[in-house]
Amino acid sequence: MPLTMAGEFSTSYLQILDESGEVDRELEPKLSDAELLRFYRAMYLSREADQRMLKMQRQGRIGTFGPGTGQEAAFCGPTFALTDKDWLLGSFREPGARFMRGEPLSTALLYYNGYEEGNALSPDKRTLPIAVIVASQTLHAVGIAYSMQYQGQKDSAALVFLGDGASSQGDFHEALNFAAVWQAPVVFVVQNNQWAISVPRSKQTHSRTIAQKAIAYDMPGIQVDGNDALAMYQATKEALARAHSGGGPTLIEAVTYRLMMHTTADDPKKYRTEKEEKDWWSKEPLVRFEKYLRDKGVLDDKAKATIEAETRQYIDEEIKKFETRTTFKPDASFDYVFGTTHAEIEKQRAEFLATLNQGGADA
Ligand SMILES: Cc1ncc(C[n+]2csc(CCOP(=O)(O)OP(=O)(O)O)c2C)c(N)n1
Ligand SMILES: [Mg+2]
Repeated sequence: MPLTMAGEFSTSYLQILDESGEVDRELEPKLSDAELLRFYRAMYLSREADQRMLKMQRQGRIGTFGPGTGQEAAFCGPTFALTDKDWLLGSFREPGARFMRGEPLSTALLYYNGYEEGNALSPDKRTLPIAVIVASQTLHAVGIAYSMQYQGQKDSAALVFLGDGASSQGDFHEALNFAAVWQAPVVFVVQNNQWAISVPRSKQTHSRTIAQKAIAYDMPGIQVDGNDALAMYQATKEALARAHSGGGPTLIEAVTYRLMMHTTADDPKKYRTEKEEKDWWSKEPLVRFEKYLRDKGVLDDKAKATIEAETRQYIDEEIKKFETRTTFKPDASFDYVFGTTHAEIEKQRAEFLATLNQGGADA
């Protein structure tokens, strides 16, 4: 049967800083020394905070959490490209992104100890709470982006992080569909860390890339080395520029790896090999970014020692702030259900507080 071509499609891949830290000079973003250092500090803080929180969790000082170790370029790169007028939405796998948006570590620690106050940044930060319902945040992002478009807030786009597993959810496809139909200013960043708890990428989707899913919705899609901080920054910057100028949505796939457990309640040894983890440790994002900064003369031993000491001091202070806090609001979750007071919610709050005052839920 003779056929004619209905359309030709392809998906591009971007890498600027390779695994050994060599930069492609033609693609290198123009960032000042101060900007590069700020970028590096954010990634370093995220890694160090993760490692301290892991210890605290094992000591029973905080509850369950999911580390972002290994994915710092994939979430700090896009966040570094945002302005204060843009919105950030995510799941639970981008701790450093939230720090970059002004969340103090002590607030994150509150959240991981079950306090609702720890999941609410002030509205002027344009950063939504952690979304645990996988892929739900993609729909919220399109709603916000559509609202920005409707209100004529031209320099405002919504950037939303999700995982490879989330890209198999219906929510994600509905979000992409409406984003494209409305040409909404939204950037989807899929952190393809190869695993959705114990389900490998190969059992998640048959598609060769996650980026190619953009083709079905006729929006630009690109696959990026998600452990390359410069490529993640650059791809997002271009997507945001398009969104801000009325060019609609973009899908970015960050190819990365979850180097630690899914959450502290998980043991990856049960479903993946140590060799696989070791191979990905050799491609991790911080070492190559540090080499790039040293080659460029932006970072040396002295500057690194200062960053290490300042980060340690910040983390110590924030942990102290969290652990010496004595005032908690048990009914805080009722504060965040709606933007305004609602009679039914207030009734439920009163019932909850009355039960609490009688000696807890079992009383
Ligand atoms: C709708 C929904 N289904 C299931 C879960 C349980 N769950 C939490 S995280 C997760 C896997 C998510 O995988 P992925 O999207 O790849 O993100 P990653 O954890 O790898 O960052 C699942 C199934 C949930 N939170 N929400
Ligand atoms: Mg995943």
